[in-house]
Amino acid sequence: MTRQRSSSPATAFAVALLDEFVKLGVRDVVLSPGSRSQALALAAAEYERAGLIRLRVRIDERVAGFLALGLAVESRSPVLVITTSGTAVANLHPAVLEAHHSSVPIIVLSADRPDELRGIASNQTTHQPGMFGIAVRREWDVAAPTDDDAPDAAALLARDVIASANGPLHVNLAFREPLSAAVLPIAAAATPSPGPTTLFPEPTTPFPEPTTPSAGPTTTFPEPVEGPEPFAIHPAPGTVVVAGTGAGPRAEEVARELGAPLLAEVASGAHFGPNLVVDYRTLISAANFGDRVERVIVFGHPTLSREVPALIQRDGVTTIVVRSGSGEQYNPGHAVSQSVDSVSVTPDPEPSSAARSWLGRWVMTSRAALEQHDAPAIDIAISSELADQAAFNRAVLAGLRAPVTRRALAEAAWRMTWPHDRLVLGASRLIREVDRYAPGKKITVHANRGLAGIDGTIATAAGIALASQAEGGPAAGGVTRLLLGDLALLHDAGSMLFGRGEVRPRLQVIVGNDGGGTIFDSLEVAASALPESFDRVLYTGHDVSLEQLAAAYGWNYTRVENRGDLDSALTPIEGTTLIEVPLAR
Ligand SMILES: Cc1ncc(C[n+]2csc(CCOP(=O)(O)OP(=O)(O)O)c2C)c(N)n1
Ligand SMILES: [Mg+2]
Repeated sequence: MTRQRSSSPATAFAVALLDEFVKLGVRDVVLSPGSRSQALALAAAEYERAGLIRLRVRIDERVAGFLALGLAVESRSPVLVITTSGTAVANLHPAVLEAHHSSVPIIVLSADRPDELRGIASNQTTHQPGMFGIAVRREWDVAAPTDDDAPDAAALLARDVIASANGPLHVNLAFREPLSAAVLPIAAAATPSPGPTTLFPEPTTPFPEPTTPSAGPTTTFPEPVEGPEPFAIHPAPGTVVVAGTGAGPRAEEVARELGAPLLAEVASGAHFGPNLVVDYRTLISAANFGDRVERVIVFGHPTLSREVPALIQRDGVTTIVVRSGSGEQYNPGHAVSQSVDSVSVTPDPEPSSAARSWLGRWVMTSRAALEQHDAPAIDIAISSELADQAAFNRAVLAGLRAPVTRRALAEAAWRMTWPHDRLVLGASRLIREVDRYAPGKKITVHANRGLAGIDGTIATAAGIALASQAEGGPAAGGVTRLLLGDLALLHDAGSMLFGRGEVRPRLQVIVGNDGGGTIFDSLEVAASALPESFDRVLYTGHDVSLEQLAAAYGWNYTRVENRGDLDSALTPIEGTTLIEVPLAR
């Protein structure tokens, strides 16, 4: 352990705490400035200088929280977030909630006043313990370090914290004056820039199960079938596999083993393979498809359609949910019959013709529906008639000059993204567009679907970009693309700030700008409300110049007016780029 003699117990404690976190594999630390947290912040600066951590500094704690979330999602490792006291801590709440609902380990280290200064209206002092309620898996309220025991106490604490890191955690740390002293240089790492040490194995559940009982909410979910034995499922026609966010590749594998259609959302990690049914929303509602479903196997957290929960709640449908994460489990209408930790399939060596046709009809019908779209007629393309060829060329040109539609934008972002890239989707109409039209492809897609907020989207994407592009990282040469709506962008505009000296990753923020929140146009309320009221309180229009916003924050900026320009605009360049795509309301 690095032991520093210090005139400040706060600094001795902070150094020992970081030291132990680093030994336990923590590599990413995000912090926001403040006085009470100075010992932690200055220690973090020293550990960065020694090449032992990657430090990101953000002035806005809401941004810091979502940045940590993105870093943890991509690195599959716990990430520390250091803040000062008061409202600073509360600004982490949105990210902590999202992390809770999607089981992502962000570790909040909040500084606080010691006991004697609490409850007497001291400056910037509120009741921090319990601030995150049920949204943290565990919390600690640690008394101010006072003496030479501080380093040992810190090391024990760090071990306890990391052992519980299966979701967000809150470590509230009281500090007494002197709030810091000089930090002695930390011995440099053997390799200057730490590669991503993955603490946890590849998921079916994204992060490990708790080692301590979680104080999670009580649910009425059926008790999981316990034990090491996976739950055995036998192939049968009438079965579909549904994959929501966080499902992972196991969903695809199970669908193949079962010979079942795979209804995989676009951010499920299972949106690929021969059994994929892209147009699942239409088919669930179609005669001879959805109405023939008898059994649904669910992986992950489906959120993008009304059709999936409706299907699960239909009479005569049995649903088995494969548990993911350690928080609340998916149970629409309380209609789930069984919750299991994992499944095993004994594939049918000779599937019956009924079984083959069940799968074939879903997959073929979905493919045919996608292929009908937009293709200039093939017969005139191969015709030897000059007039036909001219007509074909005109059709192609008109296509290139046409204004960009949501579908064209969604398809382009999908098409341009490769396995060494990352695609992040904001919570607005565009994610549904990608979900509806993206053909199967094994790329890494992320969306904050734990609570589907429009907050923190740029920060999350920046975290994913930084972690994936880190030296030795899985996508070091790639680009991260974020596709989102204009309100989601404006909500998180503060995340466009990269302070002096902060690393800018290769990040393309692609905003479909329709002047407000058009997702509400498709809801019943759009027909029933007074149009002026609807626009004022739901659409919430704006006239922000995104070009000037980009300039203010030092981002590259491109505006895409027609379809032909899309692919070249989405070609990666260094640094942060805002790509504005005007869309019709
Ligand atoms: C933090 C938060 N506040 C409010 C909402 C409700 N909400 C969902 S979508 C949306 C508007 C999105 O508008 P935009 O990003 O422009 O996308 P569009 O629907 O226009 O494609 C809002 C306000 C939310 N999901 N999260
Ligand atoms: Mg919009």
